[in-house]
Amino acid sequence: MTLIRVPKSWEILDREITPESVFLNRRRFMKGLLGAGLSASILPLAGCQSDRDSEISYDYLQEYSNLVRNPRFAQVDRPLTPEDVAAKYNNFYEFGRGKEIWRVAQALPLEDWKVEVSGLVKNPHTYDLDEINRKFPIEERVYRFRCVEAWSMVVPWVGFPMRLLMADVEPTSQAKFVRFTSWFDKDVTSGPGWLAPPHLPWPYTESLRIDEMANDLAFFATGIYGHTLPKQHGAPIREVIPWKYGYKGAKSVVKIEFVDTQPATFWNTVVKSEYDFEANVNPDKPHPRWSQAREKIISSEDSLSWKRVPTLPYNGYGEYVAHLYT
Ligand SMILES: Nc1nc2c(c(=O)[nH]1)N[C@H]1C(S)=C(S)[C@@H](COP(=O)(O)O)O[C@H]1N2
Ligand SMILES: [Mo]
Repeated sequence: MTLIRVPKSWEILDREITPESVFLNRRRFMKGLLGAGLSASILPLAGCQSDRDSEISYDYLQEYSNLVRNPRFAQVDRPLTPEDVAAKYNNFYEFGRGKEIWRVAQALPLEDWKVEVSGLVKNPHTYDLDEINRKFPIEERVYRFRCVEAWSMVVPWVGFPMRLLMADVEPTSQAKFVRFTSWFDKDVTSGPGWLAPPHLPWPYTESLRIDEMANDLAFFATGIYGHTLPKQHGAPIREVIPWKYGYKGAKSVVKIEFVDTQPATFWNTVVKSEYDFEANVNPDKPHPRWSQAREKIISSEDSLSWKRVPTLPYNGYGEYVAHLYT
């Protein structure tokens, strides 16, 4: 669709304000990260320091798209989580129940990745990654990220709003929900281990209402910290829904289906009483086993240094989404 190549008003606005900095092409963005002239106030957040960079293909994004830092989501009220901390504290139950699954998750096979979009849409379509990256303009957004387990991070995602994909496939008026399915291969995944319930409803699935998906905040991430997603974060494409608990954001998405009734989802099927479908971050609604009034900010490898702060309603995104729930 040509429509999605038209710059948004905020892009134009920001290009006028800081012409060199915000409308960065990928190459310039990289130069900036390497210290070739971009001021620290413009790119203070993206890290390029970690040893894992060797396994990340910068060229992948460079080839496909201009990377725009969306000025509306350039920062939040707390510092960015260090990249290596975020990359070593993950939930990806296909690969284990602990937080340290980043090594085993490297078994995730990314070759010939396809995302099938089907169901109640005018243009059902199976995308490969190349098409996704060419078609949807990539931007960076710094979002708060809140897990239902009462910890949080601040993460600079790279990707595109879900509404652009909706515009491409055109859901019909019967479509009321969307269901996302994660990659699953029982021969590759180790699973969450012996403590887990025996019959987990794999593959991992999640779902949103159509109007939630259409909200500008709902995002597909294809990258993080300025480069493609490491496997443990849900490569090559995952959902990011910043006003909801982290489990709403299915990783490593292979299928997107538009449906007319609310579908079953992974955690809601496993423990309905603990993981509700809506899953909006809400300090006043405790999890059955713990309070959600506060959260600890995962800020370093030293858990003793993690500050506890009050949880924000809708994770601080009420101005964008509260109207969806009145
Ligand atoms: N396929 C899949 N997606 C998933 C999960 C999972 O176990 N499997 N865990 C969810 C939960 S509970 C959280 S908090 C986030 C964690 O994302 P991160 O590891 O990139 O921070 O992924 C979500 N998406
Ligand atoms: Mo989570």
